[in-house]
Amino acid sequence: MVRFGDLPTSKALRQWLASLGELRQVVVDPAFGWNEPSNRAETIVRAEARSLAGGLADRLKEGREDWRVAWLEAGRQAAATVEAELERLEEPTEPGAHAALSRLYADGDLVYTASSMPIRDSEAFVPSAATRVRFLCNRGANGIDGLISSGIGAAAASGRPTWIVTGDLGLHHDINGLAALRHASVPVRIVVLNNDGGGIFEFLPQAEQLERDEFEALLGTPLGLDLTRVAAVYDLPHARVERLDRLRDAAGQGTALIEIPVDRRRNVELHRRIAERVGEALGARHGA
Ligand SMILES: Cc1ncc(C[n+]2csc(CCOP(=O)(O)OP(=O)(O)O)c2C)c(N)n1
Repeated sequence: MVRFGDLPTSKALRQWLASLGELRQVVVDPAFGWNEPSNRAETIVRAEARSLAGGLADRLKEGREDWRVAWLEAGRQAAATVEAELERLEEPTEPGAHAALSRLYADGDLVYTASSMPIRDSEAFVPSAATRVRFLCNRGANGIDGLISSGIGAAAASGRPTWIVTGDLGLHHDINGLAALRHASVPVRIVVLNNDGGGIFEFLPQAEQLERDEFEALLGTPLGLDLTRVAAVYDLPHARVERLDRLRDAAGQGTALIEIPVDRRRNVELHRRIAERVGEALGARHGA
């Protein structure tokens, strides 16, 4: 494997790469640093990335075409399996919302994604497309703090139509950031995946090991936010999308607070089911 630059953020990808003992990893560091915290690289290459990639691509043309085709086909099959799984569902879901949003993103749009599930789900469920969209996020402790302000700031500074995709706690941590909308002259659609608390924590072992009351008090932290009233404070249109085929209309009105009600616990089941189906589809393909 040849990696250019920093380690990918995706935990699933990092874990998978770390688990492949036989894998030879080459890290290209165009900044001439030592960008290899995983300590797995066989070689660090300090080189200008574009010309190195060009040189490699020229050689690969003569190389293993069957391997490249197999990767692309596996990607297509995984995407088709996810799509088929999501299509069967009537109620809005977090993975389904990202897939539906991806069909509305247009060339030049900014998408500002929150921690914790939106950034992970964007990676997993926004299919690759030719649309030229720029994804932005805040890192570290600021994953949810200041997100609304950052997103509106990006819209104001860039002049690009912007989507801020967040959970309800992400909105709550920076709710008064909504006041900055007056500085944005482009549409800013704030999409809130409202699962009434921190959905990420449902994936932790504590979700099964703690009593529900305790889990909710310590980790779930539901707020019961009424987004109709939140929108009213800032004089924003509010749309509650109970079916994802209504998302396009909700987004059509420009700047708005768009709420998608979703369920935290069913979200975990759905993620696990999709991972299983994709695993089966790819396993069957390779005769596993
Ligand atoms: C200022 C701050 N406090 C706490 C955290 C820890 N934290 C990370 S994700 C998260 C929950 C986010 O919930 P929500 O925005 O509803 O998104 P979901 O998990 O449902 O996707 C919390 C509390 C943080 N990143 N930043």
